[in-house]
Amino acid sequence: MKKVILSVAIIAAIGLTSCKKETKKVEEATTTEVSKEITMTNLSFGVRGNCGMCKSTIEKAANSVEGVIAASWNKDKKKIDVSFNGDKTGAVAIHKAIAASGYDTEKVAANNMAYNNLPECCQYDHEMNMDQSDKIKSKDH
Ligand SMILES: [Cu+2]
Repeated sequence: MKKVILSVAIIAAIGLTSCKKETKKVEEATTTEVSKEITMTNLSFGVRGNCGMCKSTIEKAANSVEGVIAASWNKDKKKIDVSFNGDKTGAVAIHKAIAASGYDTEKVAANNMAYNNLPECCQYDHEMNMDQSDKIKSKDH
C-alpha cells in the first residue's frame, strides 16, 4: 500500500514539474516578442505643409507604411516624428510614402500629380523651410 501511495506521489510530482516547464516555455515566447518590439526606431525629419489637413494627409501616408507604429507632424516646425519597427521598414520607405502623398520631405521631393490634387489651401510653397524647430526654439527665448 505504501508503494502505491509513493508511486502516486512520484507521478504527481512528475506531472507538476512538466506543467511548470510548459508554463516557462510560454513565458519565454512572450518575452521574445516584447524584446522584438524594443527594436523600435524613432526618426524625425522635415516635411513641408500648411495646415491641419496637411497634417492628416502626411500622417496617414506615414502610417500606411507597414511597420510604422506612430507618426506625428508638427505644423509649426514643419517636421514629423515617426516611430517604426526597424525590422519591417526604413527611413527611405517612409520618405517615399510621404512624397507620394504630395508632400516634400528632406530627402524626397513630392509627387507632382499628388501635389496638384491637394486642396488649394494645402498647396504649400516648395521653397518653404523644413524642420524649423531651431527657429521656433529661438523665438521662444
Ligand atoms: Cu493643408
